[in-house]
Amino acid sequence: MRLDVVTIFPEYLDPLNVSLVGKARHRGQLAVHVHDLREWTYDRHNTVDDTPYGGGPGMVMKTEPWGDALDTVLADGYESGAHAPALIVPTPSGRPFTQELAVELSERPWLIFTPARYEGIDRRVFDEYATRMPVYEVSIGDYVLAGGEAAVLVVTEAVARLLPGVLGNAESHRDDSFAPGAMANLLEGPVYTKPPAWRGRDIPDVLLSGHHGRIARWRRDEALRRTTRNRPDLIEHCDPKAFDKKDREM
Ligand code: 6GU
Repeated sequence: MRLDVVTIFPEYLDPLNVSLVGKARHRGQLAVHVHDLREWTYDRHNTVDDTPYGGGPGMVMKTEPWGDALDTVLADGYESGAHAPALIVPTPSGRPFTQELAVELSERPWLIFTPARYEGIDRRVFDEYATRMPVYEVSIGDYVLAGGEAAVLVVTEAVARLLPGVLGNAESHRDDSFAPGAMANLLEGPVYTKPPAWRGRDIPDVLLSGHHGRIARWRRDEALRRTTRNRPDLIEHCDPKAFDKKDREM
């Protein structure tokens, strides 16, 4: 997969050199190209924003730097053999970024991110590129960030860990909170490792029982408990039929 990010704060994307995403790049599973939007400004002050038509507070990012930047990024990418780009536009007005959308994006070969500062980017930029490629406007939650760069880090990490071979153990997706299956829409419960006793606190006995059925049922119950407490809105979406089947297997 190829990722391009166009931003006025390239250093904000430095974490993409670290940890899982950094390793995936190192192994050649992911190519990341970060571009400074101001390379496509031609005035003395490297202007990227201007006052909004119709009035109102704040500033709007201008069409020309974004258009020239995206044209260059697209030409370079195609030249290097990339294909089927999609534009990912981080914005608090976007559709919610979910695990389902992360899976969809992880199946695309080329993502181009346009994190904005100020009040956002002149709409015509997206209308223009939407004629050539899918445009996903995504929000990472119901709060307002000062810019989209942190959202790029969030989306990239969620997508990169789904790429083939990036996570050491492919099984580790299976029990993810929000993964499909019997535990769909349940949050993951607590986890434990050695030592079995710490500061007078023992791990739950069932985890030492060696009884896979009982362990699975305990995990399911803990997941239900945690979901009820932290995300009651998710409970109505879980599938009781899937649980009944699991219970019969025990
Ligand atoms: Cl993607 N961008 C900004 N600026 N704020 C947000 C967001 C994105 N998602 C939630 N809040």
